[in-house]
Amino acid sequence: MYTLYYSPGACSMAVHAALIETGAKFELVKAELQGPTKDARLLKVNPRHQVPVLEDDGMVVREGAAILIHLLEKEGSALLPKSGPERTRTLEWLCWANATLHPKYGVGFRVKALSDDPKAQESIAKFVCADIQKAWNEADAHLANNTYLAGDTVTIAGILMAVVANWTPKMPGTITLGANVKRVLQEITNRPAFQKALADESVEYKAAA
Ligand SMILES: N[C@@H](CCC(=O)N[C@@H](CS)C(=O)NCC(=O)O)C(=O)O
Repeated sequence: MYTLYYSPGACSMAVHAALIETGAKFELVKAELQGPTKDARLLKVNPRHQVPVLEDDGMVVREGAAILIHLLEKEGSALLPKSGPERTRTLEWLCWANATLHPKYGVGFRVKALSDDPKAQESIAKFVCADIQKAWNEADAHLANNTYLAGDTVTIAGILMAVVANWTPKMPGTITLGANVKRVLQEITNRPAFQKALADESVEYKAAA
C-alpha cells in the first residue's frame, strides 16, 4: 500500500498519474504548501516541506525522480522500460523534466521573493521566461523527429513533462509551446490515468490547447 503526499497540480501529479497507471493501491494525503504555517504531516515525512513524498509500506521516499523510478520498477510498469537504449533515453528525459525544466519554473514562481526592486523583478521575469522558452524549443525540435520523448511509447518522462507544462500560464511572461510538444501533451493528457489524476486533484489542463 502506497501513500502519496501531494498538492493539486504540483509535480506530485506525475506520481499520482503513475500510481493510477500501475493499478497499485494507494491513498492520497493533500499537503498545504501555501498556508500561514507549515503542514505538520508533510514536515514529518519531509523536512524540506516539499511534495511529492511517497510512503511504501512505511518506507519514506522523497525526490520526484527517485519516487517515480522506485514505483515503476517495483510495479513492473512499461512507463519505465526495463533495459536498453529505451530505458536510458527515458531516464535522460525524466531527469530533463525533473532537474532542468522544473527548476526553471521554480524561479518563475518566485520572482517577487527574489527581489523587492520592481526593475530587478522585471529583468528576472524576462530572463526566466526566455530560459523556459529555450527548453521548450529544444523539446519541440526533438519531438519533430521522435514520436515521444524517449522513442515510440509514452513513458514517465512525458507524463512529468505534461505536468510541468501546465504551469506555463502562471509564468510572469509569454511562453509558447510548439506544435510537436502540444501533440504529445494532448496524447498524454488524454490518457484515462492522467484524466483521473486531474479530476481527483480538481485541476484544469490548459497547456495542450
Ligand atoms: N527536487 C524536488 C522538488 C520538489 C518541489 O519543488 N516540489 C514543489 C511542488 S512542485 C514544492 O513542494 N514546493 C513547496 C516548497 O518548495 O516550499 C523533487 O523533485 O521532488
